[in-house]
Amino acid sequence: MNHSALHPAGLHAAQIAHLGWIFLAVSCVVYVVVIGILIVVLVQRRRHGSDPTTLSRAERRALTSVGIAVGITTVLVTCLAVSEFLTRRTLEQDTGEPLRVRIIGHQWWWEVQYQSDTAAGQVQTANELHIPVGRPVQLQMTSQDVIHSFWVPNLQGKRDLIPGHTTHIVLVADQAGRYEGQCAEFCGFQHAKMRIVVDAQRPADFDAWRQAQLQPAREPASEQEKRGKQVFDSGTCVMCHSIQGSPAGGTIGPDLTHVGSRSSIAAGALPNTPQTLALWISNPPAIKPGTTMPAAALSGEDLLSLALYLESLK
Ligand code: HEC
Ligand SMILES: [Cu+2]
Repeated sequence: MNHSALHPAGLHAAQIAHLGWIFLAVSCVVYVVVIGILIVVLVQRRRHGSDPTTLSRAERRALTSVGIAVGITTVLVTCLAVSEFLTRRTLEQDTGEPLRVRIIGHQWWWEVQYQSDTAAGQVQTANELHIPVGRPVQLQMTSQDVIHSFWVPNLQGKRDLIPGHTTHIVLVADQAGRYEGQCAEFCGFQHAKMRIVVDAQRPADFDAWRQAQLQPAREPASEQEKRGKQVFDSGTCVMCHSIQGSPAGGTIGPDLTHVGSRSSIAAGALPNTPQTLALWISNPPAIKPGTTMPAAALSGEDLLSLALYLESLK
């Protein structure tokens, strides 16, 4: 089950779900008891009638029970607060040597940087987080513009991305699979089109993915792809996008070195195919009004070549 906090696929999400069920169970019991007492009292009043000016014995008894109820409520709320505190503490516990990934929120996409001790070991990607099953992953998160919030409900609770400040969250996936997430803090026009996917892979598959991502961009193979690369290198694209192994070194938009390996583009706004790439490049504001990427005035042939070139960057 995807996109649901009720189907945890990791340690942290499981603890949060567990706490949620405890809260729900306690609230249900309290609700039933309160409504039950209310009904009994109303029925009794009907039967015996009451004189509003004096307190009968029954009413005095009722006052005592109110006192007892307040006591029980205090105890219950304290217990729930303590269990919440304990869960929060286990969620924040350090767990060995984690994989470290830096996530930077932008209006309206996620920049993803795999940290490594060497510059050559760093991987840059966007909107798709690949993680190995079973290994804790520490996300170090910040924002370039406004407050965003990282939320992949099957794996962890929410955590804000705050400009000028780094927040941390650790997640572990127990089962391989693709888990969808979404920016959970309203961040402007295209907040709804700011999706993130976590692809939890078997460790061997993850290593293979990481190795592939570490390679510089694939050289164009066909004439059409060569033309596409020319269009890219000679246009405005290089001011905002990077392609490793080429002169393009912009950092305003997502790194495109392996854009063809992603399943969707523009933070889940469109699936990743040559057609949708062409559609996006020709007029991004039509798909995400307010985006900083401007429409490109290209001939049909140039646009197609460009889309095929980008798609070839696996
Ligand atoms: C002013 C900066 C800017 C320019 C110029 C620009 N882009 Fe972008 N581009 C962006 C931003 C920002 C995004 C992220 C948009 C989003 O997802 O909301 C983006 C997203 C993309 C994506 C989707 C990437 C992904 O992984 O989702 C592609 C592909 C792309 N741009 C290609 C191009 C091409 C080709 C050109 C040149 C014709 C170009 N861009 C020019 C800023 C720019
Ligand atoms: Cu956001």
